Amino acid sequence: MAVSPYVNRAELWLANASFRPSFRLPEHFHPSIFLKWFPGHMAKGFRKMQLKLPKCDCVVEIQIPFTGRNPKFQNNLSSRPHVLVLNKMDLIGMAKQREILRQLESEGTRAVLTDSKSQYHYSIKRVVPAILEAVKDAEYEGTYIRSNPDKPYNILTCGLPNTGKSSLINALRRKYLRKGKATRVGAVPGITRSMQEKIKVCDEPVTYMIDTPGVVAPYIPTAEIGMKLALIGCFKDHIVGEELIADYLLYVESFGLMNPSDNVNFVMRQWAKKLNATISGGVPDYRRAHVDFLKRFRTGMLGHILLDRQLLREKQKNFLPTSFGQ
Ligand SMILES: Nc1nc2c(ncn2[C@@H]2O[C@H](COP(=O)(O)OP(=O)(O)OP(=O)(O)O)[C@@H](O)[C@H]2O)c(=O)[nH]1
Ligand SMILES: [Mg+2]
Repeated sequence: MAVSPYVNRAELWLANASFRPSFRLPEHFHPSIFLKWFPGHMAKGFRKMQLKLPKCDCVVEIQIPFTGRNPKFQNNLSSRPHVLVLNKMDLIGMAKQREILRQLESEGTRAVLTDSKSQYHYSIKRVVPAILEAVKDAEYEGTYIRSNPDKPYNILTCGLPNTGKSSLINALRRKYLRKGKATRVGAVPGITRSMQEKIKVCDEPVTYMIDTPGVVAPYIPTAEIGMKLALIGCFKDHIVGEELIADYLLYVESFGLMNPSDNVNFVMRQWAKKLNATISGGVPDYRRAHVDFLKRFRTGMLGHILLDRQLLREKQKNFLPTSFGQ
């Protein structure tokens, strides 16, 4: 959405005067707020996941690249073969998708990109083969042997809240079994609150998946990581505040704004005007503007945005061959 060009020159100059070199949380915002969002159901869910693990053949971690990969998942669930599903691929461009896969491959991580929202997206059929391959490789390496090769595959899902775990299960069912939704999906985090019964997702081979509640690491090392998680919807928006999340989004990306600006009030005022959103006395309805801005970002309407561009660049740099640049 292009923001209205109808602003006076002085206002525009002021808004453009400075683009922040780094993002700083406002003084009144204490980073411990991020940690408050570790409700009881998450802790309980994680414990149950660990208990279920011995009955499972593979762990499928569903994330959005890369921020927020919970080290707990990697450590505590590592006794089973692991597949990383990077969902919501529709939110990032093709070129970046390729770069991400190449990077993960060089790190030895088995990963597939998916779009679980579109009906019958081609990417969905990559998931089961990746699981079977992971199990086969583990058997070959002797790290995990299925007790009975004829028994159905049981797959444990895990991931942050709102990354699309339940959507992926529904998409797989639709793809392989032509069946409707088996588990509830929603735009706010915490829709799946308890560990679900196993859900059949494929007939050949017979494969079941267990839907689990999203779990955030109860440790968020930097404010920036906290803000990224807030932006992708891992916390309920009101916990961090829509205005602050919108401000962070603007800091990350100025999109195709006609008047690129790093000033959230300035942009949101125009956004509200564009939406015709006012409250009494013609005052712009900032709240509606913030909510709309975030919703458009999360549904891909603001274009392709990879929040971890910088992280990807750093990872790529660290993986340059030693002879490079000599
Ligand atoms: N753009 C996009 N949105 C998606 C995709 N997959 C899921 N969503 C949306 O993301 C939101 C969360 O989806 P869920 O499947 O409920 O996510 P979840 O991980 O099960 O969430 P919790 O149960 O709350 O942890 C919903 O609004 C989905 O429509 C995708 O591939 N692309
Ligand atoms: Mg869910």
